[in-house]
Amino acid sequence: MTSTPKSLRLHIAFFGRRNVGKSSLLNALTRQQVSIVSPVAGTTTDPVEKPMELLPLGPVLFIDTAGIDDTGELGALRVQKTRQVLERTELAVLVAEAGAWGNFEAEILGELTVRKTPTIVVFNKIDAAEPDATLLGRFAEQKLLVVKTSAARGTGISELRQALLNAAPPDFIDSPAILGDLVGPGEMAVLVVPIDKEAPKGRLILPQVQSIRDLLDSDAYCLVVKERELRRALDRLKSPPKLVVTDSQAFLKVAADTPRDVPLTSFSILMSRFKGDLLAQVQGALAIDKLRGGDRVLIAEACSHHPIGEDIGRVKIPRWLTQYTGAKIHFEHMQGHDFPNDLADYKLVIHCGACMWNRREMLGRILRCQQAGVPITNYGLTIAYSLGIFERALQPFPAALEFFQNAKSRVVPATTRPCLEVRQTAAALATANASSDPQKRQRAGAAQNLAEVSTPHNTVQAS
Ligand SMILES: Nc1nc2c(ncn2[C@@H]2O[C@H](COP(=O)(O)OP(=O)(O)OP(=O)(O)O)[C@@H](O)[C@H]2O)c(=O)[nH]1
Ligand code: SF4
Ligand SMILES: [Mg+2]
Repeated sequence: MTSTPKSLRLHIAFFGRRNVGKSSLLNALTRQQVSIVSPVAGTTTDPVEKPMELLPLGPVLFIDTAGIDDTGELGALRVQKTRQVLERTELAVLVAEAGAWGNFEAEILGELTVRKTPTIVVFNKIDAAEPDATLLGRFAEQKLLVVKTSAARGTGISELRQALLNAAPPDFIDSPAILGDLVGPGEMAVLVVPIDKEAPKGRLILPQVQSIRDLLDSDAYCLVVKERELRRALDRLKSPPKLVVTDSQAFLKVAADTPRDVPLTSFSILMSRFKGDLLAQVQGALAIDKLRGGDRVLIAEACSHHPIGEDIGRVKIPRWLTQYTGAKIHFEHMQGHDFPNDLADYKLVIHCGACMWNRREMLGRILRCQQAGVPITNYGLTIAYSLGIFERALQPFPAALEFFQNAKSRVVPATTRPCLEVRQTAAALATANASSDPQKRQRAGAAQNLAEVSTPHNTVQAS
């Protein structure tokens, strides 16, 4: 991600008077000595830029500035340079010393407001003083985001991180690409959509519809097939598609029917990138190998729906994970906007694709898990992992695949996985589907039923 061009990074600038702790806050946020800190007022002279990956926001450019209250001839030049930074600031952090709000702060806040730049007010050095209560009340009325910190003690840094996420402009958060960028203009994707009894009547579900629209917006096109027709459809094409995307419920069959050199993934994994943070959730999936008997795993769904039959979150994922790990895991479930305050006891959070949510909300959950030191992954990634086709499902995402391969080469799992049954099913499917013998292909269908893979999307009335 360090190769992300500067122009595509969210520009986050720190403003404030000299010595209020702008550089100290930036260092605390980045956990690096990006900017020099000293008790001498006017330490930062020219703007200091630091490109980095700020979890869970993505690629950002931090800009530390010289104090806006600098004096003298040189000071005036520094102030001028700081003012120039205002022009390119997409998100401002206005730092004041707790208890020392004055004209300088009011003026720069006014300027940021005029520019409609989202701003977070930070009262730093709360170890030494408290911000004025009346002022806090006024800011609350104005719905200004305020965070209290002590950069020296590391207090409030998580809250600042959350505030950055909350204040980031929607068009940065809601990255538009679902799969159009993976396919490209003039190219084709094949979408595999099982129409079974759990599919909503008379329509497609949201991730499928959004994928089709995204392909059209990208001047690409698609072929939509049920899993049974996939092989024949692929045979008819003059050239292979750029990508095959399947509902997770058909993962094994689709993997067996899709030539190995055609990239394959699932709608749910696309959602991890679109609505969440694919790298973070791939990292989270690695925790599956560490699950042991008695561990608590939280399964969270963004929609509140009545579980039906073989519900994906309540029945299928727990079953596959139990088979895969061989451990008696303690599964807990949450739906809608409920999410535990205390996450620390969970060994893993498995989240639905969050197709009905905006990305900010999902990123907020990922951040909360990260702050609690709890890995978080999603349904599609969990399914691919426990079916032993994780690497293949990550093939369209080179950065995520490389991350996973590097992580795996460092960690040798304590147990042999994936579970034998799933491996046998996959092997049976691969062999039988490659055969022209109708009986063998029928057996492959039976094996597919055995695997009982499904997805949250077809158990919920996504709109
Ligand atoms: N007590 C206390 N001191 C702090 C805190 N944050 C920063 N400082 C100290 O305040 C002084 C100034 O910190 P800097 O981070 O250099 O402040 P700055 O706003 O970047 O200053 P300039 O670059 O000069 O504009 C240093 O001595 C820091 O150690 C805090 O939360 N509490
Ligand atoms: S439809 Fe399924 S994946 Fe989408 S938000 Fe609802 S529960 Fe999550
Ligand atoms: Mg500084």
